[in-house]
Amino acid sequence: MEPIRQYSAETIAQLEDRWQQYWDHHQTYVAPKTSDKPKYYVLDMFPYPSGAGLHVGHPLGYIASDILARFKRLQGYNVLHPMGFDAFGLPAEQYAIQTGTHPAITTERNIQTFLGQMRRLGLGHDPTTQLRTSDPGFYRWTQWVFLRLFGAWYNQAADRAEPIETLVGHFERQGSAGVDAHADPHDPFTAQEWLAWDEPSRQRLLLHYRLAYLSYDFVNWCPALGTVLANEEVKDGVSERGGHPVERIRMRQWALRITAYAEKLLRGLDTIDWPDSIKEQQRNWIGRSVGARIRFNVQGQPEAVVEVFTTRPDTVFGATFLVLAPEHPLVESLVTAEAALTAQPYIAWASNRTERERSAEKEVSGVFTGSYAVHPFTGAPLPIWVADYVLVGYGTGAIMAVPGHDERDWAFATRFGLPICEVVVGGDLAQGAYSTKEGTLINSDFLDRLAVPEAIARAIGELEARGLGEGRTTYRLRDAVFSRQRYWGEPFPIVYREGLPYGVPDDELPVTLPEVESYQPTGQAESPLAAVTDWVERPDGSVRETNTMPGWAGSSWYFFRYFDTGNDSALAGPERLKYWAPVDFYIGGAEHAVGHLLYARFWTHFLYDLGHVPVAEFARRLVNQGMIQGVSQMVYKERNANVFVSADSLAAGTAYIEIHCDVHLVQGEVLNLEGFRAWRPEYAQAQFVVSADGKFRTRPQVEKMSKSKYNVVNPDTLCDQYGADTFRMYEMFLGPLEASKPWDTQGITGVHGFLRRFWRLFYDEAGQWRVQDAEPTPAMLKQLHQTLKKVADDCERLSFNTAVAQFMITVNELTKLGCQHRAVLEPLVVCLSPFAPHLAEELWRALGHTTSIVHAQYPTVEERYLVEAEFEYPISVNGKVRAKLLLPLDLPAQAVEAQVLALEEVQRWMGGSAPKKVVVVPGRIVNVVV
Ligand code: ANZ
Repeated sequence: MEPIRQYSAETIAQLEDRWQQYWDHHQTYVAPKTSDKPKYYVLDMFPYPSGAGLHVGHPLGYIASDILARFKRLQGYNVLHPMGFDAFGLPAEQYAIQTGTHPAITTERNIQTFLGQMRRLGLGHDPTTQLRTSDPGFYRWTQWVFLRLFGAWYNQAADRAEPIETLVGHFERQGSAGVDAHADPHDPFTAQEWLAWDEPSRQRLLLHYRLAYLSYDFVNWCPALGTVLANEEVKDGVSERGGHPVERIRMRQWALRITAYAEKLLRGLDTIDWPDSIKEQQRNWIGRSVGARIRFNVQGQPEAVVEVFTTRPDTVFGATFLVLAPEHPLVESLVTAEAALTAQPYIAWASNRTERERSAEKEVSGVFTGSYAVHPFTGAPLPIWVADYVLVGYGTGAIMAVPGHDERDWAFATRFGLPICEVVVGGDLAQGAYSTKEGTLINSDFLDRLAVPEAIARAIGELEARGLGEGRTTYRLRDAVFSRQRYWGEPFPIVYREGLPYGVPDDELPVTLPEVESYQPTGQAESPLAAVTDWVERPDGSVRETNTMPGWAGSSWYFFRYFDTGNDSALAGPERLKYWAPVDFYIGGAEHAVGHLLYARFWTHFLYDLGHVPVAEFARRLVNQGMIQGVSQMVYKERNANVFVSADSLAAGTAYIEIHCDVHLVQGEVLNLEGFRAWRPEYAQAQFVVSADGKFRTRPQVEKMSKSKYNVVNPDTLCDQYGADTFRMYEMFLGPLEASKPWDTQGITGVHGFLRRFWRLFYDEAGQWRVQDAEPTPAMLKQLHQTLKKVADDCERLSFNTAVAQFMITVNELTKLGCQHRAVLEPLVVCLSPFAPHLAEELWRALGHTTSIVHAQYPTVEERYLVEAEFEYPISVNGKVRAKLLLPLDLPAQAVEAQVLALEEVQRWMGGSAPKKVVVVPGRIVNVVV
């Protein structure tokens, strides 16, 4: 390989390209999948390959993890740094609906664009691991995990999931007695009954226990589009596409019993090094609440019992009415004939609103059902209402309203003139509810005079003793709906016989996605797969499940697959799992806090329970990179004329329309008018009012980087202009990794200049090699070792921006010191290589090495070069500093005194007399008293 001697616009592309080829060719980044070395697993949240490609915001995390991976390699770890694609998803399917192009084709095309862009950035991913979740070889194992979930139950006594066979064994021996499971309620049965049941009856019962089970849940059904929409396709109650009305209808869905893992998911948070904000969001999402369930009988309806969940059983004597969620199953029977006329329209309206709308609602609304419940302790009649502030999926979907001590109940009682009763002293109920848990109980029979915490315990004790309720811990977390009525996702490995689901045998996996004629929705609330009859209907009379899995299926376990992407007998081999799990460093966006990151933890806990993976938590450390915001450029057009006015010359009183213009047409807030005219035909004829200096100015605005705002900066353009090494270092230099920051292309030239100066330490202007074997000076060695230490510390702390700053300082210092010494420059290149790998490889080669710098060793920091050898003493005479003197730090005090007194300035201040006293504080100061 001929050395490249100049680092210039003409040579950089060539230099970077040849090292990228070299890495590909030599498989430089392929990690040995087992090794005696300690392992380090660096993982990026894998991207969805969208059609837009990468913009400068995406690589922030990728570059950071790449630097860390390279740094850990230099430290002697066997590093796995893979990259794959979350390849199922909606946009490719929507595109298929519009154009008929198979989603697999669009997806693969986008993946190739992503791969090209990543390669161009010099990201050192292990190319043998490149998985795609839409690949049957991968989703076979997603289906396999689903079958394990389907085939498991949660044994609460053992506090773990177990194969369903252990439960069946229990039923055969003892019936349902003594089973402590996280399951849906059902009537008890004996072993004899179980044994006498037919297969369908048993299967129906087991669905109460399975961790993957069928439920009937709401979906967004859009009749006009003839399809079920994902939540992100619904905006303000209408379809995002076309603005058609959306209805919420119930449909048979798969659900995963994540609620069984609520406690483990909470406890596990204490064992992982994740950002506090993410942990807090997960805790809130899981939402553990300790309280009680209380049963209320209904007047005149002996079979109807309303069960409520409350965190404040102490306030039970303050309950003056009950409220049910509009979807509560008892509502229908509770609404009396007289009440129906007003109640039914409200119930229909309220049930159709989304939970989010309802939780955010400020306006109080509700209706009386006409029925009354009976207070369990006093026997008083309590009117039963329906209101949308009670949510069906939380607690029991019904509450006892205590308007004296709950704000929402207070607002409701006030609006509808219901009684408000004080049971905890401390508030002013005319003004609002007193909801603090401090104070003593009144008007509460056996609870009177107790403080709130005692009253809670006493109330629960009394409820349990009288069989009216029991203490309960409730979680806000819901079981997760796990199906979509869409084509482009994993098919379920499930068939139905007599309407009951059965898992297909493992050896029938993968159940591959069939080709379809059309991606158009069927017009029924089901997936396009339902139309592929020869796939759906099986020779044995069973039919396939036609829903597909949701977007988060593959991403819930993919991190284990990278160890063993080719394995077709297990999701990954046990040896490799043992060696590589868990992820040591995981980086991605904070927006996945309670989606992907919670589901992935859930699947890992589950797989761990069943012994399929060796860790319960999949990622030891997590970091969220900040957002890179776009800087949009705004131009101003007069509202009523095709006249544009420079941003600093806007006239008061004129109405302007603010328009986003393409940021590439702007240089330092000055608009390229010619380019702008050509940009849009309607601007070609426009008039432009320029500033006094003849320039037309725009106004910058920081906001999200997005195509629609024309503020997207593509990394390819910058790589072409400055090279990937400059781009990488500049992204890191923008600021702390976890902070959000606006993108500013202007500063990139500074970083580029730094790399050129770095190059100059090795080659002179004419491209002559400067490096010599001479002995470096202590100052040079000190500079080197300071840098080695600082950069290593910064990499551990992920403080890459300060590491870049240190490199800049060092290059300036070494240039000043005239450093051209191999003993300094060689270790320095290694230290720089995680940041600027292409340039580092080139110089490493020029230094005479024949193997890649990727596998070099991080130089040892030698502390002896860091200790300061000399000190510049301030010398004070009679309390005022009069002189300074540079002396070796190890010089004895006597010698220091002698040197100081010999100084000309000191002699002058002493005026010929002998000093009264000389105090030497080593390494600090010398005081002379005359
Ligand atoms: C009586 C009461 C008295 C309540 C009082 C509060 C204060 P967290 O802490 O969030 O778990 N609630 C129960 N189920 C509900 C549902 N499905 N939709 C809306 N609200 C519901 O909140 C639990 C409290 O929220 C419960 O305790 C219940 O109101 C209400 F002085 O019951 B409380």
